[in-house]
Amino acid sequence: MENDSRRRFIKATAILSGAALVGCKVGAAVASAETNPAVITEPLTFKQDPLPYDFAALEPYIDKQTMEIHFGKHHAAYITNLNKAMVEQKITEGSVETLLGNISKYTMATRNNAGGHWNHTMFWKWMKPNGKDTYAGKIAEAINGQFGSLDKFKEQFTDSAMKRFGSGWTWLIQKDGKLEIVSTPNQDNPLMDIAEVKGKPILGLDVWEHAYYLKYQNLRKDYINNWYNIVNWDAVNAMI
Ligand code: MN3
Repeated sequence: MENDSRRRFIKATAILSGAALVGCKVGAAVASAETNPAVITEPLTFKQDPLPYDFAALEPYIDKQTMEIHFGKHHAAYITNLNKAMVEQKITEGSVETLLGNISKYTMATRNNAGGHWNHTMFWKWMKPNGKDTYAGKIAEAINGQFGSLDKFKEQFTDSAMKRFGSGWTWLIQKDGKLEIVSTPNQDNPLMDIAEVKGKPILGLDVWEHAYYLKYQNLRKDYINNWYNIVNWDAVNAMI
């Protein structure tokens, strides 16, 4: 959170429910009108959270250079362009989550950059070195219960990620108390009001070529299979 937002955050009297994804808040909801805490009058400014590990920490599965470019150039550009859109269109949504929930009201550039910001902020948190060792708890029970086993889940998730033509994401979402695997194009996500299937994303995989091409070239499947080694199930558990 940049300084001005932080100051306004301290003054805020309410946090909108859309920003309340546990431990995963992206851009605080800020109430600037004390009489009506749900209304804000100035566009928010979004800032990139620091990467929670070194650029090389996910090797050999994701290489250092890919992380540097993906985090430092791609994600950073989504934020710069989102901040521009917020000011130019005088967007006063209280958080990036409420913005996504109303995204049909805004331009395609806003949709792409707001999605790009939220998706990548979460993607960094959904990975960590040796993440596969954290498969346990509520998420393991839910996946084993619903898909049969982690391997069965991976089969379906991989299938969805392989079938995404061109650029996009595959998600594990919670919907009506159940888990579901869905895929979205470009930087869309299931929080958007335009999403074919809406739900709460609790895990997501970036299958844009920029996420893997330097190391894997056209071998998307190898990237996906290797990615399972670094899924941070602790972060997933924190969201369900
Ligand atoms: Mn990406």
